[in-house]
Amino acid sequence: MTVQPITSQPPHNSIETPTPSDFKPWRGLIETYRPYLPVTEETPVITLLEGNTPLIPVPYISQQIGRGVKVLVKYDGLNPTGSFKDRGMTMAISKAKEDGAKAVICASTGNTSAAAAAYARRAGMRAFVIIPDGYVALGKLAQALLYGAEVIAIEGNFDEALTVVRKMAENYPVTLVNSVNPYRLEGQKTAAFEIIDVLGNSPDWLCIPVGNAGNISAYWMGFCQYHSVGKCDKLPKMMGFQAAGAAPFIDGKPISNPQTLATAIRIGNPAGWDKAWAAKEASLGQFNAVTDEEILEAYRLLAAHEGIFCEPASAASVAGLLKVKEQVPSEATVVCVLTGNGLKDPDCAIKHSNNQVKSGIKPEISKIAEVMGF
Ligand code: AN7
Repeated sequence: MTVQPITSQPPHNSIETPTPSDFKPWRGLIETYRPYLPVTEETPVITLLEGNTPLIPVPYISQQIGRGVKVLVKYDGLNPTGSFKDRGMTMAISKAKEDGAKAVICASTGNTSAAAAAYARRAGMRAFVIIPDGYVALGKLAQALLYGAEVIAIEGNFDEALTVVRKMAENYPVTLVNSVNPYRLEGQKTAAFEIIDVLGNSPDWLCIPVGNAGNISAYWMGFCQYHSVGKCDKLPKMMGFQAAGAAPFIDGKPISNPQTLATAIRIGNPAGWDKAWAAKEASLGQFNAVTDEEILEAYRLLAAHEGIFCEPASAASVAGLLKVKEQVPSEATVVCVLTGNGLKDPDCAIKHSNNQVKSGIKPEISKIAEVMGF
């Protein structure tokens, strides 16, 4: 018996159909932005083809602001491990490999551990991750375990975990891959390049969640670097948003017991403090706090009105924008960074959705029609 191909209508003559040579495969951010990154021909590139994430218009949110303001989200939750951390980790792990490292270590609220685990294991290294016991979202924990990290949960918060891993890296043969590792920010700055490559210029505002305060500095580095080579002719205001229960930048001092349901940014003493403040000052930006309720409101709104499922910490950028919307200049272009995928934290989605499963229904059309309101 011969296999018969399924035939369909041939394409209309006037439509140009793509051929394989029309597709230029994405090669990951190190290859794409190599001239802007501290890598050489000797650097072994450890990549999962991260980066190239979509910049998605969000018309419902734009409409909430009005006055011709255009809002887009940089959906970095579509990276290989589901967060922006992959951008930093491809660089940090490639450089660690180049230096001959056999093991890496990080403290993490979850996403760093997932990314570190994936890239380190791919590079044939051990990955040690130190996490605050009970405060890492389910999806992130599942990833770290399955990627093969050695997961150590401490009785303490992220800030305490970071203090410990810094000392571990000084005293043992393990490379620290938290964002205090400068290669992390080098990789993460490429998100700013991608935004400019799509928009043709910098946005007027960049809204971004702030936890350990690495990413905001990375974006600023990226915008400034592209500006210096003439890829854009303006720079955005950097608008950083912290969760109200974990807002040391608003309090003006580190806090010892940060609390928020956005566990990714449950951080009281950001390691990137000085650089983040410098970025805010230089860009004439601001730091603001958003409450957990405001975060959840934006989280639900993004999903139910825009079709975009991000994790709670990421929704802080949109919550923040909506909070200070009166300050957005008319006709401005605003990019909100959605740092992580909503699937990371399914517990939060189920607990805080206003929606429910209609269960216990008999499989009969009349019953189902009744539930459907017909
Ligand atoms: C989804 O994984 O710190 O201000 O250990 O996972 O650069 O720290 C995560 C941080 C925002 C804050 N959104 O970025 C970790 C960790 C999400 C995050 C942040 C994090 P930074």
